[in-house]
Amino acid sequence: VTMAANLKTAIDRHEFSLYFQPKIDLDTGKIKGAEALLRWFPEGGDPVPPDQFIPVAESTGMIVEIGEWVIREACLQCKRIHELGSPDFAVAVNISAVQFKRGNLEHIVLDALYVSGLESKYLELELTESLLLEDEYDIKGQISRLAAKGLTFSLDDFGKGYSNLGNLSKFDIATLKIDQSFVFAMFDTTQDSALVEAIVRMGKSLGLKIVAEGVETQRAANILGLLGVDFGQGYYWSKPLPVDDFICYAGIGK
Ligand code: G
Ligand code: G
Ligand code: MN
Ligand code: NA
Repeated sequence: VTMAANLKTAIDRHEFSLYFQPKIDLDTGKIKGAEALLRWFPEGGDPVPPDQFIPVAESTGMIVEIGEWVIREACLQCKRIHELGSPDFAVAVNISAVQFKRGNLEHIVLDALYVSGLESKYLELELTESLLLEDEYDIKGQISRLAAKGLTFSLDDFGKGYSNLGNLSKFDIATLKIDQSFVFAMFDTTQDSALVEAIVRMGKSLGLKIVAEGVETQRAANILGLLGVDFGQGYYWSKPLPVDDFICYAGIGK
């Protein structure tokens, strides 16, 4: 049986799970929200890493249905966290280009907000650079219509791809996530720290908030804070956790 065939039944069999990884405000040290990351535990088999099954889900189009489940689950869990006593908590969901191209994304997102009762400003969508180079499918319009409804957008893995900050300014995107490779490289040479500095400076000049990924040490967190990075994400605080473990880690409801 192929992975694609197994993926097809995974939602019905409740084999997917959503993990949360905290995003930390580098000024206050407080948790601002979480990125939701999909995990697959096939019945009777080993867990399959997202790097392996997401490309299959994308090429078969199944990412539309799987992604809908992710968006709904993220909204429900975020609403639950609000009700547990953290009403400012925001959740971020990764969205594939396929979901914009043939996913009826606007309807799915608004429906998930409605069903969960989550206010739109607490849902953030993480996009990748290549999506912004797409000419068809009115990507710009889809983003701006959802932004007008109160959702926020961030650009994931920034620096890894080809987009430039000039192109970025045409889109309703509020946040830049510096790819973790730049954060790791910061400790190799002085020049690479200059690269992070340059991204921060240019991002700020466009009015963007900056998130650094791959923060693994206190030293990295301190340096990034000094460079003007707003938020951090990484193993220094926590790896992605099952939502109940995350709630415990974050001290939500206590
Ligand atoms: O969680 P992490 O290690 O292993 O994620 C690996 C990759 O899978 C990352 O690029 C991440 O953005 C992607 N990913 C994780 N969850 C989702 C999801 O729900 N939807 C999409 N499209 N990508 C995801
Ligand atoms: O592509 P995206 O940024 O959505 O995916 C985030 C990926 O990075 C996930 O696979 C997540 O598990 C991983 N990740 C999160 N924090 C760290 C970290 O501090 N170090 C490393 N090496 N990977 C991380
Ligand atoms: Mn991401
Ligand atoms: Na990333």
